[in-house]
Amino acid sequence: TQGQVITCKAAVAWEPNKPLVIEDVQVAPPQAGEVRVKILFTALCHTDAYTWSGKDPEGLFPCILGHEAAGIVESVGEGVTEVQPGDHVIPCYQAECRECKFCKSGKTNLCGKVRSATGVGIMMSDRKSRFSVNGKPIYHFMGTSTFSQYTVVHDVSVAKIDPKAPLEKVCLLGCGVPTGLGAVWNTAKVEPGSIVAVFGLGTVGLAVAEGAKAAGASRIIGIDIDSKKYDVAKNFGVSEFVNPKDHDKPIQQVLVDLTDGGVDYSFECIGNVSVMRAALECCHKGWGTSVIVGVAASGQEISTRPFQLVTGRVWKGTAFGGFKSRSQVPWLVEKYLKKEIKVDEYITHNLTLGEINKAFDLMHEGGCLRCVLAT
Ligand code: NAD
Ligand code: AHE
Ligand code: ZN
Repeated sequence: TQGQVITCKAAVAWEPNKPLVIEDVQVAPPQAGEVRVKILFTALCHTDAYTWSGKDPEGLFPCILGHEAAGIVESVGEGVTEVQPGDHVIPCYQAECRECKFCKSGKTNLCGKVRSATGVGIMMSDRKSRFSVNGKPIYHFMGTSTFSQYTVVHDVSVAKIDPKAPLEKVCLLGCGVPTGLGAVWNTAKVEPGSIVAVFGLGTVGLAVAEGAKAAGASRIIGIDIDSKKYDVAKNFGVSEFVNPKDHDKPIQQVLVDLTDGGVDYSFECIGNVSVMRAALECCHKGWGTSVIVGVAASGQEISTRPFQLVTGRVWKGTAFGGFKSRSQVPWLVEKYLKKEIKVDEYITHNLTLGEINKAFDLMHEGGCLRCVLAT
């Protein structure tokens, strides 16, 4: 297949909110600096649903969504040295080139090399897509497009991992789990003894709880409007549960009262701007830090009284938990193999690519953390 167009199945989002359609898609060979990957397993993340909904200002249609996956390199383009056919890999929507201003700063995991292309659903070298259906180009998504049996990614957007790792599990290390763990370890840098509040107990929020427990937090307060989440959340380290629906007072006041003045760290893992405000305002005066993890729709804005910041609260945000993708995803895979982090526990459903619309329905029903699709 090397150097040839591959025809395979992919789930195409032709229009916002319209069911995805499994199509025969032509996948062009990788150009210089590109890698074609046979995707074996892909999970769904809330961000896929967000872009599919049409509320993502960067969302383009038709496109192939998907960004939490694992697979095997099928072929590589000219000049690709760090991976070769047969390598087991995890596509990384947050690239790491190690040579741009961002990568060299040491201050961020954001990479500037291919973002201008991946943000608009094309490849860098010729500003074109590698996907087409009957000659019609289909946009890429986040530089990954994993809802396909084959995809093409930039070489800076792929992490080579230990071939011993089960791909049907470690596909989750492409997004949700690292995001939550890294929000705690890299972005907030939670210290032992801290009081932590987690808003939203989906995969990302549960991974925040897991990370906070590992960091030695003394109390981990989970906040969710779905009380069914509490039983599950206990297994990830949540020690107390608050349902905003059980209270007349604003949720920030409930938390301040529960914690003698506020929490040390809070994390918004929903994508709701009024919850983001509550998450900041439940922080302790003088030092409390709130990390925005959730992705809010186009046109949404955050607000608070500046006095909240004047009096020492800190507002931060995180992308992929601050992890440098190509360097640290393999390290996370090793941590999983050594049983130092959970992954299996976040997988509540297994389906096939052909059942992807059902998988999105499950995601909206609430009983689902991660659904892994075999492609
Ligand atoms: P999810 O839908 O599985 O979880 C969200 C949880 O929030 C659910 O349990 C839901 O019941 C709860 N919830 C909804 N409204 C609430 C409210 N008003 N108050 C309290 N709880 C509420 O989603 P997920 O996959 O865990 O992702 C969470 C968010 O993180 C999404 O916005 C996603 O796009 C974003 N995300 C960001 C990054 C990043 O790099 N920053 C990475 C992955 C995901
Ligand atoms: N196009 C979206 C951007 C959404 C967003 O913030 N994405 C996160 C990853 S979410 C993964 O589930 C991210 O990494 N952002 C940094 C970046 O470079 O995109 C919008 O809302 O505009
Ligand atoms: Zn995601």
